[in-house]
Parts: sequence; C-alpha cells; structure tokens
Amino acid sequence: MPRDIAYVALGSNLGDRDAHLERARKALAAIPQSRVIAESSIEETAPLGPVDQDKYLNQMVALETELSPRELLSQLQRIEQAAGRTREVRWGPRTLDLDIVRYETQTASDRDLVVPHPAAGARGFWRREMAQLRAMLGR
Ligand code: PH2
Ligand code: MG
Ligand code: MG
Repeated sequence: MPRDIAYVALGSNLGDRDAHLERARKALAAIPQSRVIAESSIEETAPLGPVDQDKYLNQMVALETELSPRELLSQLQRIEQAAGRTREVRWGPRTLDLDIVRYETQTASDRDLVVPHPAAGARGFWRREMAQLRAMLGR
C-alpha cells in the first residue's frame, strides 16, 4: 500500500479515562508500518446518543501508515480488546473506542467498515480535533 494518512478518533467514558487514552496513544504509536505524526488536544464531551452514560474524553491522532483501512481496523480492534473492551451496548459506555474517521486518499464502504466514518462531519468535537490536526500538519 502507498503511504497515506489516517485520522483515528479515541474515546473513553469508563474507568480511568486518561489512562485508557494514554495507553491507546502508546499502542497506536507501535502499530506496524505506521507512525503517529500529530495528536489533537483531549476534550471532555457530553455523551451523544440514546444511552444515559458518563461524559467522554475524546481525542484524535493522525497516523502516517502503509496499512489499508481494513488492516488498520484489525489493529484498532486488537488495541480495544487489550483495553478490556467487551461486547457492550451499542453506543453504550466503553473503556476505549478507536474509530477510523477518514483517510487522506482511501475510502471503504463495507458492512463493517465505512471510511470516511458516516459521522465524520456531524460531530463537533471530531470537526474541532480534525481542524487542529490539519493546522499542525499544514493540510
Ligand atoms: N461515542 C459513541 C457514542 N457517544 N459521545 C461522545 N461524547 N463521544 C464519543 O466518542 C461517543 C459518544 C459511540 O462510539
Ligand atoms: Mg465510536
Ligand atoms: Mg468504534
């Protein structure tokens, strides 16, 4: 795969949220054929969606990667599982959620993987984090 830039969203609203994000950033930095090139600030956000739950910490990182969206998804799922993520209520509380928001040049439209993420333009905190990363990267 040619080198591309993936924008990966981090979210946590269960347990030690800061520790989950910190460990996730380290795990993201260790993904093969990839390197973290920018990190947004961390934002505390009100929960979106129908489930009554605690506030989230959200953050986004830019990952320069040779992995395809499908290969990156499997790395992200491995990291989520290592953070104790279980099969939870859809949109419910989670120790760690890692979502591919978009790739600079690639797209996907499978049942279990849609890139850009369908909510990419709809979440204020994702838009803010993406704007920070683009400013840092001069894109
Ligand atoms: N993720 C969800 C559901 N609701 N709310 C906030 N504030 N942040 C999230 O990352 C989030 C959410 C499902 O993935
Ligand atoms: Mg999510
Ligand atoms: Mg997810």
